[in-house]
Amino acid sequence: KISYKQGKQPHAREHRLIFKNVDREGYDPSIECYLKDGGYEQLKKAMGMERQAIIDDVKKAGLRGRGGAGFPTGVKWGFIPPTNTKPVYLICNADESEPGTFKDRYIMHQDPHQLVEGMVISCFAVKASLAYIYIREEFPEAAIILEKALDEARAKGFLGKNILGKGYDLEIYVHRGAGAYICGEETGLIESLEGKRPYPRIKPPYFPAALGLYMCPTIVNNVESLCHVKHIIEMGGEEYAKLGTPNNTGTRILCVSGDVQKPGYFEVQVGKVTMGEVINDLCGGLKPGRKLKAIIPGGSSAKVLRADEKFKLKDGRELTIMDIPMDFDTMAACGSMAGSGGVIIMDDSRSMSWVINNLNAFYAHESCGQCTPCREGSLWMKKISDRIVAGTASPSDVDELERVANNIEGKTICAFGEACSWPTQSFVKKFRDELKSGTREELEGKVVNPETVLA
Ligand code: L3W
Ligand code: SF4
Repeated sequence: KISYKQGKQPHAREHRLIFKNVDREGYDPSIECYLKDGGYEQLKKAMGMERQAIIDDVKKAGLRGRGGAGFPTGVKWGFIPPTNTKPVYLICNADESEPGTFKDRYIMHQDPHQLVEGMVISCFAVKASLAYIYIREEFPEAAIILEKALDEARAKGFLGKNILGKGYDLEIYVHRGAGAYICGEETGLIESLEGKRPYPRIKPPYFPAALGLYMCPTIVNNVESLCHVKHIIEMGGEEYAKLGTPNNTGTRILCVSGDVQKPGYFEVQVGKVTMGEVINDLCGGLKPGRKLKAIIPGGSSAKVLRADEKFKLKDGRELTIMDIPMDFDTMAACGSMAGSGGVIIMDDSRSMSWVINNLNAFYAHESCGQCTPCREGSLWMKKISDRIVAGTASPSDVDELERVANNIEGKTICAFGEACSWPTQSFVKKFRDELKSGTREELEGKVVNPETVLA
C-alpha cells in the first residue's frame, strides 16, 4: 500500500506541468481521476494530427531529454531512418538510479496515466507498435501501479488494438530490471531487455534510433521527457517553447537533497531560477549556523562546484555559484552539468574525503566490468579513497586518485567512464588540500588511531 502526503502545496516559484497532480488533494492514480481532469484529451488531439506534425511540434518546443544528457527529443525521433521497413520500438527509461535523482518515481506513483498518455502519443508519432517501460527493480510499487494503469487504458480503448477507432495498434509492457545502475544507460538497457547481460554497446556509429532493440530502430526516452510530450501537444510547440529560456525550454523537476532546511522536488521553468533561489527560496536556506561548501548540480555524475568559485563565461557573464541559472547550457559553461536534475547541497559540516569515497564506492559497485579502465579504475579509486578516509593514505595517493580518474575518462565504451571519473577529478582539483590533510603524514601527531578520523 502506497501512502504519500496529499495536499502539500507547491512553492510559489514553481511552475507545475508534469507535477500538477503530485501531492494534489483528493487525486489518486486511477483512470477515473485522470479522465475527470481532461486525461487522454491530448491523445485524441494528437491522433487527429499528422505524425510528422507531432514530431515537428516536439522539435519546435525545444524539449531536451530529462534523463541526464539533455539531448533534443524531437531531433532524436528524427533519426529513425526514413527508409526503415523494420518494426520501431519505444522504450521508456524508468531506471531512475542516478544518485540524487528522485522525480520519475513520483510521476509513476501518483500520475501514471500522464506517462501512459505521453507514451502512446510518442509511439504514434514514431510509428511504434510495441513499447516497454523498463523500470528499476527497486520500484516494485511503481511497477504494480503502471501495470494497473496500462490495464485501465486498454479497457478504455487508449491502448491495444485499434486505439480510439483510428486503426492504430500499440502494446506497452512493463519490464522490471534486476537492480543495476548500468541498465539506465540506453544500450545496456536494450541488452538487458533482450535477456542478456547489460553490457553497453559502442556508440557511435550506431545509435539506438537506427539500430536498437533486436537491431531495429528504437527510441529511448526518460519518464519525465515522455510526459512533456502530452503538454507540448496541448500547448503547441511554439507556446511550450515560451516557457523557460532559449535553448533551455519548458519546465523541469529539480530534486534537491542534502544540507538545506527543506529538501524536496520542485518543478520550475528551466533557467528561470538560480542556484541561490533554489537554496534560499525553494529550500528555505541552509541549516542554521552552516556555510555552503559545495554543490553537485545534476546527479552524482556531474562535476562538483565549490561554494567560493567564480565563473567567467564566454558570453561575458561573471557568476558566483549562487547566480547560476538552473539550465543545461549555463551549467555546462560553468564546468558541470544540469544532468538528471539531482541537486546535492553540502555545507561545511561535510568531509569531502567521505563524499568522494561514498561516490567511488557506488561507481565501483555499479561498473558493468566490460572495459578495463572502468572496471579496474573504479575499484582502484575506491580503494585509494578508503585509505584517505581511514587516514592511512600518503599525500601522493591523492595525486594517484586523480591519475587513475584521468586514465578512465574518454577511454571506455559508455559514459559511465566519465560518470565515475568526473566527480573524482573535480573533487581532487577543488578540494586537494582537504583530501591531503586527511593523509597519514598530515595527520601524524594529530591522531593516533585512524578510526578517530572516521568518527
Ligand atoms: C542518434 C546521434 N542518436 C546522441 C542520442 C543517444 C541518447 C541521447 C543522448 O547519457 C548521460 C550523462 C549522465 N544519432 C546521436 C543520438 N544520440 N547522438 O541522444 O546521448 P549521449 O551519448 O549524449 O548520452 P547518454 O550516454 O545517453 C549520458 C547520465 O546520462 N547518467 C545517468 C543517468 C541517470 C538517470 C536517472 O537516474 N534518471 O537518467 C549517467 O551517465 O548525466 O550525461 O539517446 O542515443 N548522432
Ligand atoms: Fe561497463 Fe564501465 Fe565500460 Fe560502461 S565504461 S561499458 S560501465 S565497464
